[in-house]
Amino acid sequence: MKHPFICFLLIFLLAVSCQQNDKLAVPPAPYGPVPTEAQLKWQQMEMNMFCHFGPNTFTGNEWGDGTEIEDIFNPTQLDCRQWTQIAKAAGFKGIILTAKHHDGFCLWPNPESEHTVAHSSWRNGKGDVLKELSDACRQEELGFGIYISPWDLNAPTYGTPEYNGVFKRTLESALSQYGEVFEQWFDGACGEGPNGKRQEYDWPLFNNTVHQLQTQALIFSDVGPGCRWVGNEEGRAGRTCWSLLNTDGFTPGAGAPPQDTLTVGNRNGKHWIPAEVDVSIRPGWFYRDSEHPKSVKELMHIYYQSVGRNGLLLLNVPPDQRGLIAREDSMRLMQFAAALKSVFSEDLARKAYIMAASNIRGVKYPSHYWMERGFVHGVRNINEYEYGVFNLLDGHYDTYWTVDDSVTSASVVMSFPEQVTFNRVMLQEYIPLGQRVSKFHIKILTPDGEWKTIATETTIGYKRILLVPMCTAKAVRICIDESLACPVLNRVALFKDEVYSNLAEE
Ligand code: FUL
Repeated sequence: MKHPFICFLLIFLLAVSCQQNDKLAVPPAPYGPVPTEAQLKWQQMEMNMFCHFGPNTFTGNEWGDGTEIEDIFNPTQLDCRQWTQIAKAAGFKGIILTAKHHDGFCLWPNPESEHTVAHSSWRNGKGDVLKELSDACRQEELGFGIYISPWDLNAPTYGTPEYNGVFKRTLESALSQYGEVFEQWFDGACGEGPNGKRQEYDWPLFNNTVHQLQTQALIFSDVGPGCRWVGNEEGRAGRTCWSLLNTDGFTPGAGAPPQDTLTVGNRNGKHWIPAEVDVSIRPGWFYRDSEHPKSVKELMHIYYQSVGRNGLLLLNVPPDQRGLIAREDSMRLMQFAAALKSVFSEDLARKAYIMAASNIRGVKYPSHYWMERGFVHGVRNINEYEYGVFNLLDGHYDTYWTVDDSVTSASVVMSFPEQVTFNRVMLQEYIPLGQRVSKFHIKILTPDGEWKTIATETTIGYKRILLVPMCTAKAVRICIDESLACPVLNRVALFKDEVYSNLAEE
C-alpha cells in the first residue's frame, strides 16, 4: 500500500464520525429507595452462619428461664477457630453469635449483669466467647455479628424504664470491645421478666447506640432498619420478594407487619430493607444430641428459596457442649458446599455466541452481537458497549444491560452454537439503581424450532434463581413484561442441577 498513513487517517476519521453520531447516554437515575453501601455489601455476602450457643446448649432447652446457674455453661473444648474454618470452607461470609439469648446469660463479661461467663467457673471466670470468636473471624476474614435479645428473663430491672438503660450499656459493652461488627441482630421477643412485668423497648435508643458505635453495622429486626425478618423460620423468602418495606406505624415484635408481608415485602415500599432468611440446620436453634442436621437436599431447597429469591441466608449451625461444631453438621456443610459448587461452577449462558435485545439505552436500532473468543462483533456505537447485552455475561458486577427511560418491557435473546441443557436460570438486577422488575417470563427455542415458555415470575432483585424443568434449548429469551422503571439487569446465567433436579418452584 502506497499511502498507509492516509488510509489509517481515513479509517480513523470514519470511526470518529460514526461515534460522533452517538453520544453516550446518561445512565438511568436510581428508582425509589436504594441500598446503602453497607446493605449492598451485606447482600453480596449471600450466606452467613448463625450460632446459637449458651446455657440452653447444656440444659437441652430452647428457651431458658434465666434461673440457670452460671456454672452450667461449661464448654470443655471451645475452639472458635474450628467454627470459622468450617464456616469459611462451607462458603459463609460471616458469623452471628447469640451473645445473650432470652435467659439473659452473657457470653462475654458484661459489667451490666451478674449472669455472665465472668460469674461461671468456666476458665475460672476469665473466658470470653465474643473475644475468641471475633479474633477467629478476623483471622479467616469473616464478618462478625452479634445477636442480643432485649427480652431478658434474668435482669431484675426488666419491665421498668431503668432496663432500657441497662440494655443500652449492654450493647455498648458488646459493641465497643471486639472490633468491627457487620450486623446487630435484634430479636423482637418481649415477654414477662422475673418481676412479672413486660418491657416497653426504647427502639430508637437501641438503634442509635448501635449506629454510634458501629456505623456500618446493619441492624436486623422484624422491620429493619438494616435488614428484615423474612416472616418465617422455614428458610423461605417469597416467590415475589421486594427488598422494600413500609415501616410507618410498625415496631419489631408484636407491632410488626403481618408475617406474609415480611415474606413478600412491599412493591413501591418506602424503605430499602432486604429480607434475611434465618433457619436452623437442625430442628431446634440450640444443639441437642437427639437431633440431626437437615439433608443436603433440604439445604439446597433452602438455598434456592432464600439466596435464589432475593434473600440472604442465615443458616444456624449450633455448637455442641464441647464448644465445637459437631462432626455430623460439618460433614453436612461440606456436602452442601460441594453440591453448590457442582451446580454453579459452570455458567452455560457463557456459551452464547449471538445476543440481541429488543432495546438498548441510547441505541435506535439494536443489532445482533457476536461473541468470539472474548471479542464482540456488531457494535457500532458507544451505548452498545455501555448498556449492551453482553454486559449480562461479562462477570462484572457494575456493568449492566438497560434501555431508554420510557421502556418498561424489553427482552434479550441468547443463541447457542450447540444446544444447551439446563434447569436453573439465574437473573440479577443491578440493585444500586433500585429494584424495578415486577413481572417477567422466560422462553426457550426447542431443538424442534418452537418457542416455548418455561417460567413466568414476578420479582428479580439482587438475585433470582428459577427452578425450571430440565430443558434443552438452541436459544433462550428473557422477557421483562413489567418494570416500575426501565429494567437494569447485570447478569443472566444458566446452570444444570442434575442431582436435585426434582426441586421445583412452589
Ligand atoms: C426467635 C427466638 O425466640 C429463638 O429462640 C431464636 O433465637 C430465633 C432466631 O429467634 O425469636
